[in-house]
Amino acid sequence: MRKPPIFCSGVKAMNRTLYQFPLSHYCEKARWMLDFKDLDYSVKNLFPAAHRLMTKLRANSDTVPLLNDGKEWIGDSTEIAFYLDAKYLLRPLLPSDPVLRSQVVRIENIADKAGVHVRRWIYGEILDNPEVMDVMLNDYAYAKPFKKYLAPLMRKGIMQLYQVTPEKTAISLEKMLEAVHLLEQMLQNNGGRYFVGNNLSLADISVASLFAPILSVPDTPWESIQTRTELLQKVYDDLLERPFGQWIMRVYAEERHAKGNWHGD
Ligand SMILES: N[C@@H](CCC(=O)N[C@@H](CS)C(=O)NCC(=O)O)C(=O)O
Repeated sequence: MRKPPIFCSGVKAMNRTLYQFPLSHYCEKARWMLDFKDLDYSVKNLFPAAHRLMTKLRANSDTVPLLNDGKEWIGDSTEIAFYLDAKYLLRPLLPSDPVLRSQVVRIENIADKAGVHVRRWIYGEILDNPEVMDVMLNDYAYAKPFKKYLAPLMRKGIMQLYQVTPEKTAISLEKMLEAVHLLEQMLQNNGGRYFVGNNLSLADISVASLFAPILSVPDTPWESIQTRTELLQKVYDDLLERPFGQWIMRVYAEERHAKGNWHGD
């Protein structure tokens, strides 16, 4: 019998945990990166606010995703991407060619910044929908029975933390649409299939996952968010009419291959 190639054995070794919030689009980005690299991992949910005890201690970070890989702890989705590529050479997230690599880094950066505006704006539109609190709290077995009491606290906390105010959400909508316009041009300049070169890269994963909440993309945590304000419906419809929105739907349908693990444990 042929032995498996030596490099595959470490890749499947299961001592890897992604700490997350189910509804976070930066966590979706991290799950996609791990899935793309075909790495096994388990997904553990941290409870919002209390999560900082863990993220601060382990990675000196305030946010999830947080990855534990053997003895390594990595906070921040960009750091996770660089770490994974340096440690696991198969299926690179970033090309080795310096020009293409810097394009990927630039696009990832634009997407990461836009992700903050996507989040603030969409919370402004959906935070009162009961299904949002379902996705946010149902996966915490110990918290679910207290959902009625926790939901208003959670809403208030999100509004404060992400500065969800009418003034700021209006600016975020503008910034988000500017990013859509810029990214769409970059995508089309490269032929419309991938952002850089001829393969899926960190650029595509970042853009698709950080904009996915707006489109309630199937098989993502945002799938169940189907109640839309008039404005959200308009942005949703406009995006789906544009190459940018169609690209997100296509790349998810054809390239995401999600493991259905976003609920976490
Ligand atoms: N730059 C970070 C952003 C991650 C981020 O903003 N995570 C949010 C969830 S979407 C978070 O942990 N928020 C909780 C907090 O700030 O306390 C990354 O790319 O990982």
